[in-house]
Amino acid sequence: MNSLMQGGSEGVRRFPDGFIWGVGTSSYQIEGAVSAEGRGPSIWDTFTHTPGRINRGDTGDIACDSYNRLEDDVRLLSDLGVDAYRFSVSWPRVLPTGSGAINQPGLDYYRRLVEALNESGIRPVLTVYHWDLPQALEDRGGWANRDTAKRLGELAAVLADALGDQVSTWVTINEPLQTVQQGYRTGTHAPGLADLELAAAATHHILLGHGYALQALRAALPSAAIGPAMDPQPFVALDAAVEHVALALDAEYNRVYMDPVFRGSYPADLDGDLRPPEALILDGDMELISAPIDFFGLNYYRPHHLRSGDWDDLRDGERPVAGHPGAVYYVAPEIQCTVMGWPIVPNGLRDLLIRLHEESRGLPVYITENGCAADDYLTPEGTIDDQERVDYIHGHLLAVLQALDAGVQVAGYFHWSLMDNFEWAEGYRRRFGLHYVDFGTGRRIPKRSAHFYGRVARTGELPSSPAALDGEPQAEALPEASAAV
Ligand code: IFM
Repeated sequence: MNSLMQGGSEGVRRFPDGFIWGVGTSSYQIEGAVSAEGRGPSIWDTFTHTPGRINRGDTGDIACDSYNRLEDDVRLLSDLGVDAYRFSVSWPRVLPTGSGAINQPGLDYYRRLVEALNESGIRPVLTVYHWDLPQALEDRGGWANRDTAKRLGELAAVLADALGDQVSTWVTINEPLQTVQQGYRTGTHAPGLADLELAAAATHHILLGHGYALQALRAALPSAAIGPAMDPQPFVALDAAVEHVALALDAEYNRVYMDPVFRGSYPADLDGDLRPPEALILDGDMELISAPIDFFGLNYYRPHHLRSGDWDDLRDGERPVAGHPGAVYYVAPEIQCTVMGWPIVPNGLRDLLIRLHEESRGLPVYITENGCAADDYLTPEGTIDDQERVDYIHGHLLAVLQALDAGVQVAGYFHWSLMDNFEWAEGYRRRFGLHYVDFGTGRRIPKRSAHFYGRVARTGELPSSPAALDGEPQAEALPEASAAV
């Protein structure tokens, strides 16, 4: 059935049968319990405890305390009504030094989680690597060291062996762009380095890590669905004079990660400083990286609009494009931005989905992340009226429907995030959750958006307007959990 055909009530749009509705989180952002039961230190423990790195000095030491609230969080997912939960494994919780000896209590935690999810009818979608590299591997060079890629394959093999009977959908790596860009080029994320040579090496090795993880999972679990999650950023030229800049940025931020996976090569037009040196690319590497995948995981938040502009006379909404004099990033006044300063452009998601469909020759795509931060607050009545998040979700789901109508195989949508959590360098001040977290008590409270999204997930139908559910009662907050935060 055409997804834009009307459903039972007027203006309602229906998603295809079998479309997967999910939410996502990642280990360091929610688990806390950083020294519990044998977990080793990660680069994020080191980074957050380095003064000046994180807003207000926040750390993930406690975060949402999900390590101690597993049952509560599974109940939250169940109450929400989603089909699937995308979470990541903390590498140092399972392999405290990154390799070798397994920390059984750490592995048992994930075993309990995936069993509880399956018992609740929620499909576990496991991300092997979402940024919390064991510090012991960083001490040996981190992603600039080829061995780290092999160690990721080792972790994937351990997880496949321990959890493979419970998990059928696997994401190898999350957003290699951010690992390289923020971890090795700007230094705004762990390990906090700003070194182009290391960044070029890390580019190749994180992709190789995907390759080794894919190989290990495929060998152990021949019928599992496996793919990477990436965050290609659309660069849109608003005038012809900056088209070449948009193309260069597309190579630098997007094709450098996608081409190796889809085509087995780095883009020919990639700037020399960013290109992994030939000496690092060994025989067989590109075959490993481009081995068949079952889906592409797309994380979409925002596009970048570019136009010609005078760096010495920047106008409202303009910011220079580093390395490209005469080109500026531009946000038109009619485009709203989230509190992160990210423009809200749902059509960017539609266009990206169509592009991916073409570049991957029709591979199924999961939207593995999409969401927005907002200045959410608890009203005296105990509700969180995040209408802007509801609007955001509505707009982006309409874009997904348009992509489906254009023939893109969109297999599912995972909202980021299940709950407010540790937003990396921003700490806790940026709330992305469908559930509000009171970081003093750990209490989770469904926001208006949880109510809205849950309804969409349960019915598979998008109402004609984001206000359509107004007047319906909001879900109950979970009682304060017993574990102290
Ligand atoms: O919170 C992050 C997530 O860890 C990776 N993708 C983007 C999200 C929002 O910044």
